[in-house]
Amino acid sequence: MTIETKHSTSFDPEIQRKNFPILQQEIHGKPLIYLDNGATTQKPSAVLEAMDHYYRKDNSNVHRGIHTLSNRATESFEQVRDTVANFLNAPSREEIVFTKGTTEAINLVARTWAEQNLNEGDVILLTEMEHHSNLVPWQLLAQRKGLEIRYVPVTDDEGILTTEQVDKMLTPEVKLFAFTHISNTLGVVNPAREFCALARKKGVVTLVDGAQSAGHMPIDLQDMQPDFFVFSGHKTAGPTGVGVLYGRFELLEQMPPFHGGGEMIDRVSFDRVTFKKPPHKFEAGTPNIAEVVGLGASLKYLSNIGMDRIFAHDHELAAYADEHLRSLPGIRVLGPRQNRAGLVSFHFDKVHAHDLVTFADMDGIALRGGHHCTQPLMEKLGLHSTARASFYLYNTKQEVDRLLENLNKTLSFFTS
Ligand code: 7TS
Repeated sequence: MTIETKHSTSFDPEIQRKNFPILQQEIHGKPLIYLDNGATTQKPSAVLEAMDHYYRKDNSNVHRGIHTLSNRATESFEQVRDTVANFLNAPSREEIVFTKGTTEAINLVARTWAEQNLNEGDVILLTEMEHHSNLVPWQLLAQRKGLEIRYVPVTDDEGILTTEQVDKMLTPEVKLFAFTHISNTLGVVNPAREFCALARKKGVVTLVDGAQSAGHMPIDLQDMQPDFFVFSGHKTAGPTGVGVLYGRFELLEQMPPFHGGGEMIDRVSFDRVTFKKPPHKFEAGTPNIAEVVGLGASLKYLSNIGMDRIFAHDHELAAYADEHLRSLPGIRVLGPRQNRAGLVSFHFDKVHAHDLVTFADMDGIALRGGHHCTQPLMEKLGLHSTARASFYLYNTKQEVDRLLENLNKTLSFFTS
């Protein structure tokens, strides 16, 4: 698969990074180099200011008041539904449900659509590269309902899954295919459009985990055509505590509610209840209003830069890091050599990932070390942990050079 990038040349991360106050600091006397964007991204002033403004000027509860502040809060909140729908090119705003994040969105689908539609003997198809959030909710459901889970295998360190593999595994017993768009451990970009098309042809419902993709590449849901697509605001330069479930309206309409409470009802009496239409049916109680406002600001910020440019930039840094890392002695680099998303995981035979991360921190560099919540994948690859550098729009080639210098220093400390 090739990813189109239209105007990647005029992107300047040095200008972007000035908009991120947290980056203007030193760690252990060295300028902070933040390379843990797979875990969470940093937030630009535009997001901080939008949330600050909301609390200073508009704070009120949504959907219930008639007074001015409540109307303002409701308007700001509901406008973000349009912003998200536009950002994802979703068919309609009614298909955008606010959640706490990716994890909650997947649990919502497991406890509603899947609970209602999957029966003993049915099969859920996942891949071996899934994050625990796209594994454990299905395992819990499978245990409860006697379902079987099958995994599209990762056959080598590159981790590329093919349409042939997927097609072969989409057998008649499979009712749901849930897969990650970008692997947080391998940096593989799965061909989501092609996978969804194969599943759709066989009547299999699809869920695409966009936690690592939504903030890093253009998403066009009308082109991809998944049944469900999920992501977290904190990985799209937005705040924690907010995320999105996109669901095809026809499915959302038939699904039972997830949580019960205020806001999601049409009428309640002592012995019966009717529900609002989607998306409100799935948004019980007072939502994370300020966080939704912050999410809206982050998606506008990213759109103004251009998602194609962000992808090209992330990819360029990861490809540069990949190329130089591979020349270090005793290293094993995971993930594809081409079309890599903006992250790279690696393992040294002589140095533990936690030591690499600790030594990097001493030079002001934030890396991630561990199993990255993909323990089954790690086991399959015969590893316990890797170190991971994950990039975003404010990272630079000079920062990658600093990382390489630091790794060389750490390696000579442990091997000399
Ligand atoms: N899916 C993928 C592919 C992820 O990378 C993550 C988080 C999640 C789901 C869960 O997202 P949450 O916002 O609901 O927690 N990934 C990581 C990571 O790689 N390091 O820390 C969190």
